[in-house]
Parts: sequence; C-alpha cells; structure tokens
Amino acid sequence: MNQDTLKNLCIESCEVIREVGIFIKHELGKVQASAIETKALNSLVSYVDKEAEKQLVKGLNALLPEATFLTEEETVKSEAGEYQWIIDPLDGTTNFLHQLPFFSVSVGLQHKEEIIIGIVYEVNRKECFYAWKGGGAFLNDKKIQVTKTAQLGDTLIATGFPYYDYEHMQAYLGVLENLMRNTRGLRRLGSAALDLAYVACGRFDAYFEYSLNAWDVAGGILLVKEAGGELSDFKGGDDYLFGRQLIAGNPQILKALQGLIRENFYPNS
Ligand code: 2AM
Ligand code: CA
Repeated sequence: MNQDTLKNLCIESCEVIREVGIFIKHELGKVQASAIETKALNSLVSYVDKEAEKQLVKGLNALLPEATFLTEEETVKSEAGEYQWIIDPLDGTTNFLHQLPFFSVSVGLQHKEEIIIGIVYEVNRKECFYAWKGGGAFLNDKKIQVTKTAQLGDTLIATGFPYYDYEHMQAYLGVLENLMRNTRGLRRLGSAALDLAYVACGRFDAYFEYSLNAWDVAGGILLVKEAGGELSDFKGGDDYLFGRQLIAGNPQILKALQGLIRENFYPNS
C-alpha cells in the first residue's frame, strides 16, 4: 500500500469508528445490570461491546475486504492474514458501565506483524486519534507529539492497576511507590488505548501496564511511535503487541521507567 492509499484508508476507517462512537454514546446509562455479563474475573461485557464490534467489522470489511480480524468479543472468527484488523470495540467497559467518561474504540491494522494504521476514538470528547505508518499522528486533524519532558520529577505517568493477575503485585507496588515519590503524579484512567493516545498527544509523559491484550494496545502503539515516542516490553524488548506488558513514553522517560521496572520486576538480572 502506498502512502496515499494508506492515508485514505486511515481517514475512512476513522469515519466508520466515529459512527460506532455515536451508537456507544447513545447507549450510555441505558445498560441494565441484568444485561452485564462477567467474562472472567472483573472483566465485564454487554450488548454494547458486541453490537459495536459487529458494526466495526462490517464497516472495516467494506473498506478492505482482504483483511482478516482479531477482535475482543469474537463476533467474527479470528484469522491470521496478510492484513488483519485488531479491534477492541469498547476499551474501558468498566468505566462505560459505571458512567465514567473514559472509554474508547481501538482499532489497529496489522500488515505482516507490523501495525500500519492505528486509531483510538475517545467517545465522549469526540477525539479521534489516528496515525498511519510514515504519515505522523493526529488528533482531529492536528498533528500531535509526545512531550519533551526530561526529568522524572516533571512527569505525569499513567498506569493500569492489576485487576485479575495479582502475581506481580509486590514488584508493581515497588514501581508505584518510587513513582509516587519521584513524579508529579500517577493516573489510572481504565482504558489502555486512551492511555496510549494521551501519551501520543503529550497529556501523559509515559504509561506502563501488564496483563494487556493485543486489542487493548493495537490502536495506540502506532500513535505513540508516529508522535515521536517509543515503546518496549518490561524487559526492554519489542514484544509489546502480544507480549502482555508494555511501557510507552517519550524516549527519555521511557528509559527511566525501563530501569525502574527492571529493578523491581527482575532484580536479579
Ligand atoms: P476493556 O475495557 O476492553 O476490557 C487494561 O487496564 C485493560 O484491561 C483496559 O483497557 C480494559 O479493557 C481491560 N479491563 C478489563 N476489565 C477491567 C477492570 N475491571 N479494570 C480495568 N481494566 C479492565
Ligand atoms: Ca473491550
């Protein structure tokens, strides 16, 4: 795909996602407790997630019929392919169901193991964050960039608290304590996709979390890269799309976080 084709596909995909955002917003506050299912410990889902996913699959399939899908709610068969859409129709479901304003739609297009389009749509503020490979990252038509903050003491850092895998709790709390003492503050919004989008546009200096799924991060990874940021897994490697752990940030703060996470999670390495 050349740059023009990729850009057009990205912009058209944003339109599909905006439409789905209208549906999600329309359902806010309407989901009855009896319509909420628990998929796994603390992992909630309702008809809104599933219907939004069906709409996304239909709209995106029309734009690129040869692409396969990997989706959180599995309303379509997961298949590998040269092009694959990786979709979280509603990232931040717990917030949505509690009527807290931080939830988003996250879509990434993978081509041969590389994300080439990334889109995160913040439903409440109608903020569409999007990037295509080689084209830069944007928020509603304006180019975005990660921060230039160099000192940890000047940073605002996002994270996600463990909500079902408590195995690394001590290491995680060790990192948190250090950051509480040495940064401007920590935030936990509850949508990994939005955390990445907010790193890309400079609202956060960095973000880290573990026990993530590929659909939580596929939309946001390219946003961070195209906005001048960097990403790694907890060991400093590249296994952050399917590796379930991720650190993202401006390059200097990413390094500081990598060191801190290594000290706490892998003290003997
Ligand atoms: P989800 O809303 O699509 O399930 C990282 O925190 C990710 O974990 C979130 O983006 C969220 O994606 C998912 N998640 C599932 N259950 C959660 C919970 N109880 N608290 C926080 N995040 C949860
Ligand atoms: Ca979801």
